[in-house]
Amino acid sequence: MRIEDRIKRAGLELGFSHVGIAPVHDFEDYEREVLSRPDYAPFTSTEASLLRKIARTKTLNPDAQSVICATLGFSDIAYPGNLSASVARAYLSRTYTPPANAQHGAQIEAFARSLEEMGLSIDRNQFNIPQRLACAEAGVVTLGRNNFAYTPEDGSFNILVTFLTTSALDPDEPTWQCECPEDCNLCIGACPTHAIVAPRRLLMDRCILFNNQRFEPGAQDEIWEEMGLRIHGCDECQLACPRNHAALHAPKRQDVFLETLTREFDLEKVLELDEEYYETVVHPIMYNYIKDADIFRRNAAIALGNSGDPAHLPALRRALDATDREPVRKAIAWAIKRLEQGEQTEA
Ligand code: B12
Ligand code: SF4
Ligand code: SF4
Repeated sequence: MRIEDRIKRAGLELGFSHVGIAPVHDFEDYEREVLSRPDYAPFTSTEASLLRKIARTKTLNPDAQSVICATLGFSDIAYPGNLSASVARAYLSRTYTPPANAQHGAQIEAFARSLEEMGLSIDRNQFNIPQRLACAEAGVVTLGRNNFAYTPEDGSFNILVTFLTTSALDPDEPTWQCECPEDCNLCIGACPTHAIVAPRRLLMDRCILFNNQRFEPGAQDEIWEEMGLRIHGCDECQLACPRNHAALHAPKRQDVFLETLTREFDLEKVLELDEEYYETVVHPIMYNYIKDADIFRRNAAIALGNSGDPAHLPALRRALDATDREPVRKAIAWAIKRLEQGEQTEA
């Protein structure tokens, strides 16, 4: 069997939905595009910034010849409503950059090891190539106007996994065609913070996930109301998409761990985050970016302020007394004011 076919079989056997191969090169058009977008400055301002590094795949990885691209679907899970209101599905599914000893981390690691057993030298780093573009070039996804990479089975609810290799493998046919209906722009209208301003043009600093990840500078407090209950990512531009209709309405399976978390998840406990709650409830589904507990506390304060439920006022007042960290105090004070104003309007 050709090595390319062995690679694909190994990935499919391990539960990836598609596996394909593309040649490695620099992404000059992509680099020009990200540099032309002022809102991308947090990820482009220096030569070493993330998006400038991933644009120069070949220059920075001169021995790499091919990229093996795989998709890991997560549309089949029944996401409990209280969790998916606050945490995006990519994180609840624990498919994005999972630790090696977690379910999907072990799956990704098993694929990496089977590639090595075939004699390939591979790079496990997931941040050395623009993955959506690489996966379209490898023929495993098509792209949407909301920027997402789609597969027929899972729509956009899939995580992309890529391995650079020094072997020159036969590439697959790219799938550059856009399969969005001609007159559709539902994703643009669905974005609560108006972050998608045109087809394939995201105003990154208005995207909720970006704002969930950091304090100012970068994060924008004028979108707090629109952020709703979301403390770690957002799925609205995917939920509105007709290309996801089949995946969203297909039969679902219960994820027993999420069923446990759904009973334990409590925004007040995130607001008053302690180590044990972080370890048992927060970290398992939000391990990706946020290392500063105060960012979680700030996110929870905004969500509680948007809950419309004055029953959260005592917890917010307690949390205000408990912290002298300015950006957290600012969000808590905002939330208290918002809930108090709501109470007055109702009275
Ligand atoms: C930086 C980053 C972010 C940033 C910026 C997002 C962005 N769209 O730029 C922030 C923090 C906001 C973010 C948010 C999210 N992210 Co993110 N992110 C990345 C990362 C590391 C790089 C993305 C990137 O290159 N951005 C730069 C822009 C230009 O690239 P892009 O949006 O991918 O490119 C599209 C368009 O800009 C356009 N394009 C590219 N070049 C050009 C040139 C021209 C001229 C034009 C007009 C267009 C165009 O085509 C691309 C494909 O549609 C990738 C992982 C990786 N290594 O690639 C994950 C990745 C894109 N993220 C992912 C996810 C899941 C998310 C979230 C859904 C999480 C969530 N639920 O909240 C959101 C979705 C936001 C969105 N609508 O795109 C997945 C997407 C999977 C998929 N099926 O598409 C990726 C691929 C990670 C992975 N391994 O699977 N992310
Ligand atoms: S992920 Fe949410 S905030 Fe970001 S572009 Fe999509 S709908 Fe807008
Ligand atoms: S909502 Fe419409 S335009 Fe946006 S990605 Fe889906 S099909 Fe394409």
